[in-house]
Amino acid sequence: MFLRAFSVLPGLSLLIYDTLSMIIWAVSCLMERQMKVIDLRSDTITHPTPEMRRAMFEAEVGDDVFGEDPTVNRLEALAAAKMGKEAGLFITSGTQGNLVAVLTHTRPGDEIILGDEAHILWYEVSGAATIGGVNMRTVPNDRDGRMEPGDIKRVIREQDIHCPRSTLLCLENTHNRCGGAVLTKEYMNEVCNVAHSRGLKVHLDGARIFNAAVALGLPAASLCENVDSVSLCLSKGLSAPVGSLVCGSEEFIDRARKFRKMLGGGMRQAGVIAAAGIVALETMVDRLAEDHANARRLARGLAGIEGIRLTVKDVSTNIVMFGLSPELSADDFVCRLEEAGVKVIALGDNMVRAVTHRMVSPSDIDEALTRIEAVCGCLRRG
Ligand code: TLP
Repeated sequence: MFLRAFSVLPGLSLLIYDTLSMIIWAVSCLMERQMKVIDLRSDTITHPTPEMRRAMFEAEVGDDVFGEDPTVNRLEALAAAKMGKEAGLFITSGTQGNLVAVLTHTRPGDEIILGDEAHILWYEVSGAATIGGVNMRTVPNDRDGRMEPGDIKRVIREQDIHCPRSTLLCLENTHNRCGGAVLTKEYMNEVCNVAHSRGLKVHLDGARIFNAAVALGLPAASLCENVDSVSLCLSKGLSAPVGSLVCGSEEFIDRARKFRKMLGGGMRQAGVIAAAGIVALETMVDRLAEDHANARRLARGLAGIEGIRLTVKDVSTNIVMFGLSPELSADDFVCRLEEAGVKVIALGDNMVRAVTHRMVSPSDIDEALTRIEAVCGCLRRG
C-alpha cells in the first residue's frame, strides 16, 4: 500500500506542476495583454517585416554616389513608375525630400506658397527658409487639407521689383495636420492648373500618397499626374525602416541629385536599405486599407466616449484627430494615457492625434478604447 502510493506520487506531482505552470502562463499572458503598450503616436514606428529583413540581408550593393548600387537603381525606377514620373531619387527622409524639391524648384529670394497647416511649415525646422532662402507664403488650409484656388491666385505675385518671385506651390496628400484628409484628383488638377497658368511649379508632399491612393481607389500615378515633383515615404505606413523618394522629370532629378549631395544625403551602399523599400512598394500598399478600417473603428469608439469630440466622417485614412472637452488638457490626457499603456500625441492645448498602422490590430484598437474611456473618466472626475 505504502509502496503503491509512493509510485503514483511522481505522476501526481508532475500533474500539479503542469497545472500550476499552465495557470502561471495564462495569468502572465493576461497581464501581458493588459500591459501591452499600444503605440498610436505615428505610423513611423512600424518595424520592417521579416521579408524586408531578408531582402536587406541579401541586397546586392554598390556605391550609389557613383550610381552603381543596383538595388537603389531598381527602387528609384520602381518608385518613378508608381508615381508616373520619369525618374526617382532615394533620399533619407520625407523632410530631406521636401527640402531637396524646394531647393531644386527655387532660387534664394523666391517665394513658395503652401497651406498654413503644411508639414513643411510646421515640422521641417524651416529648412526651406533657412537653407533654401525662400519666403513661405501661407494660404489657409480648410479641414479637408485644401487651399481655396481663389486664395492661391490672390497670393501669387505679379512681377515687381519690390517682390519676391512666386515659383512654387506645395500641396500635401494625405494631409497630416488636417487629420489624414485626402485631396481628390479633381482638386489637385484644379490647383495645378492655377499654379501652372501663372508659371509656378507644383511639389506634392506625398509622405502618405499611397494612403490617399488606397482611400480613393486610384493609382498613385493618377493623383500625381499634374504635379512637377512628389516626395513619398517608405518608412511610414509602408513599414520600411528608413527612406523616402523624390520623383519628377529626368532633368529635375539630375539637379535634385546634386542638392541631395549638398545636404549630405549621398549614401554609399544604400542598397541595404533600398531593398526594404522595394518590398514596401511591392507588397505593403494594399494593406493600408486595414489601417484605414482600424482608424474608423477607433473613431467610432471615440465618438461614444464622454469628453471626446469627433465625428467619424472626419476620418478618411489612418490619422484620427480628436478634440477633448474644454476641462481636459491634452498634455494631461496624453500623460495619463501613456501610464495606461496607450501612446498618442498632443497637438496644442486640446487636440490629440492617433495614427493606425500595421503593428496595431482591431483588438488593440478595442483595448485602446477601453483604456481611453477609463482615463477620460478619471480626468473628468478630477
Ligand atoms: N510626419 C511625422 C512627424 O514629423 C509629425 C508624423 O509622425 O506624422 N511630410 C508629412 C506629411 C509627414 O507627415 C512627415 C512626417 C514628413 C513629411 C517628414 O517625414 P520624415 O519624418 O521622414 O522626415
